[in-house]
Amino acid sequence: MTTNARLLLVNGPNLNLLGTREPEMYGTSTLADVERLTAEVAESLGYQVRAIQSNHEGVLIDAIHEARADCAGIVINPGGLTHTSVVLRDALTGVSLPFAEVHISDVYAREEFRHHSYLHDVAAVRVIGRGVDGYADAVRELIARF
Ligand code: CA2
Repeated sequence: MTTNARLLLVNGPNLNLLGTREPEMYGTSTLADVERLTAEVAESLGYQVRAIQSNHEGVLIDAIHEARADCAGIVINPGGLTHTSVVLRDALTGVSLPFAEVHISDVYAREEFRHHSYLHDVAAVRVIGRGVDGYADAVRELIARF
């Protein structure tokens, strides 16, 4: 059992657009809805959530590094960085916090370049294609592993 009863929720590039465009792909919930849902589920299980969204890779890396101080784990939807970023992988493995990788859409039903994730083999939990409810599932599955 960890002493840090907090999770870091990370949403990567373009996820600030949730609920404003491409509802057929990403649904109608906004980023604020996602952050609220995630916090509600985590709080029901005794965990606080600190949420960050950024379109800048370095900002995400800094937030992941800072999580070392007070978080038990990370729930992350890295957006398109999933398919490109060794840097993000290195940050997540570097802090040695268990993390859940979340994708709203079913990346395996989309373009082939979305089938590869730089995180998949180091993630403790992967939730793919369950819409925004996947964030809640990720919280539950991650906390169950603590
Ligand atoms: O399905 C997911 O959650 C993704 O991580 C979303 C990324 C995409 O690059 C990944 O392959 C799968 C894209 C995030 C962009 O989000 C938007 C939301 C609403 C409108 C436009 C973009």
